[in-house]
Amino acid sequence: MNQVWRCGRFELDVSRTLVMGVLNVTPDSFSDGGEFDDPLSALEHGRQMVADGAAIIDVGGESTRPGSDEVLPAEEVTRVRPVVAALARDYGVPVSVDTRHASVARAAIEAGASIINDVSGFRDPRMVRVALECEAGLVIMHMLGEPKTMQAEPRYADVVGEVGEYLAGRAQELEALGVARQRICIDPGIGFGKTLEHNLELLRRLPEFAALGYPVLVGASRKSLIGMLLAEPDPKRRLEGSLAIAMWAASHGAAVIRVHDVYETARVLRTWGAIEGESA
Ligand code: HH2
Repeated sequence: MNQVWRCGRFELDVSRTLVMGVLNVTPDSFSDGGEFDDPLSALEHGRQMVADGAAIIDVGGESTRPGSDEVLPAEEVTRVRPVVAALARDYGVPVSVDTRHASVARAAIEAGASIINDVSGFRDPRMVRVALECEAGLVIMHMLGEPKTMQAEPRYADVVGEVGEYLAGRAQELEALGVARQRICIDPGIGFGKTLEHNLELLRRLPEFAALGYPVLVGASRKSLIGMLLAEPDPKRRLEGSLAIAMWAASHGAAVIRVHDVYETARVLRTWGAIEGESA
């Protein structure tokens, strides 16, 4: 696996697992919608996540929870840009923009973002153009269809094989167009057009994604698979499941874990890292 993930002016050492803190500046995200949708509370939350151990802050202005409607890119830019600009200027960590829209990605890069996190996997040629015009790190995520419909009977003959083939194919296409391999990170997209069994299989066979040779990102924090496993309808009460998955993922090849609960996750990973022999 690449030991370095190049993200604009940052070279991230991914030989140990990094925590990406989620900062949703939306009114309707599934677990924290409306909590950080004014810039001041967003910045305070971002500052706290960095203090708690986040190596990356991922700013999102559109919920992509199952069944969600698309947000107009202009509205998304209004939500995301001031927060990205202030975080990138003042916080010393790479800022990622979680968007499916090329115009939002471009505005965020201009405002100082160092990573484009595209849950639609750079399907849109306009998004590919933005990727080619900048030096940002790129997260290629697998999603079956669109958020509106992705949970309507998702089917795979071999979920790991198909998702892996898709991710490797997208990565190779970007590389053939001139994107440096070290800029690319892949993500199987837990919960994006997958049943509980699919999600568990993706996690169980995570080393197969790591073997593709790119850093792997896992985002399972507070998601409904945990709700199903623990019979817990409230996303905020899914911490134990989120931590269990974070640890499993870190010990099976994940380079980056995307989470809402940064403080707890960073402490779990620090403890696990000490057993692995990393300096505490
Ligand atoms: N999950 C969500 C959003 N963005 N990006 C990547 N790379 N991987 C993920 O698993 C992922 C993601 C969904 O979580 P959240 O942002 O908390 O919710 P919402 O989409 O409702 O804003």
